[in-house]
Amino acid sequence: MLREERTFIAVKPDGVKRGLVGEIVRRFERKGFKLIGIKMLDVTPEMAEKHYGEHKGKPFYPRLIEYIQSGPIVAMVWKGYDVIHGARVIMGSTKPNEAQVGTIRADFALVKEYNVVHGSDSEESAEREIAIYFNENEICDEYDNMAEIVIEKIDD
Ligand code: IDP
Ligand code: MG
Repeated sequence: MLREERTFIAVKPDGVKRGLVGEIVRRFERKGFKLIGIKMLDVTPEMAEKHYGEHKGKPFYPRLIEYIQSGPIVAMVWKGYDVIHGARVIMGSTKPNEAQVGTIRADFALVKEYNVVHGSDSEESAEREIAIYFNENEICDEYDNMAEIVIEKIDD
């Protein structure tokens, strides 16, 4: 069985306000990734600082903290083969004006300050970010779905 990873994905406040939640979820679902956690919430200042701690001190940090709290987000945990990298491919580059056509950021965003979606960049940040937004008892992994079908009988 191929090794499956988990990643933290969020529809950022601009994505929620623009009605892009379904569109974004659809792109990960149809790929074959498995949705194992989802909730809508207002990010607290503490959550924002934990989430984006690596950017503290950068010029854009205060605006980033303000942006992620500018409305509710839809926080999700997705599971699947190579999902951390695969989700970032589906999302596209941080800068939407440089992102590949067909990616979420290229298709739905103009500037990096409002790039509609977040995705973890490593296993370490995935587990750290999941723990900021979810308790393990809010994660529902006990069901069969497309993710099992699309990698059945494939060797690593
Ligand atoms: P990522 O979201 O593609 O992983 P990061 O470099 O981790 O990109 O930056 C986190 C978020 O901070 C970006 O998604 C974007 O919203 C914002 N950001 C990154 N770089 C800049 C910048 O130079 N100016 C303003 N906002 C930025
Ligand atoms: Mg990042």
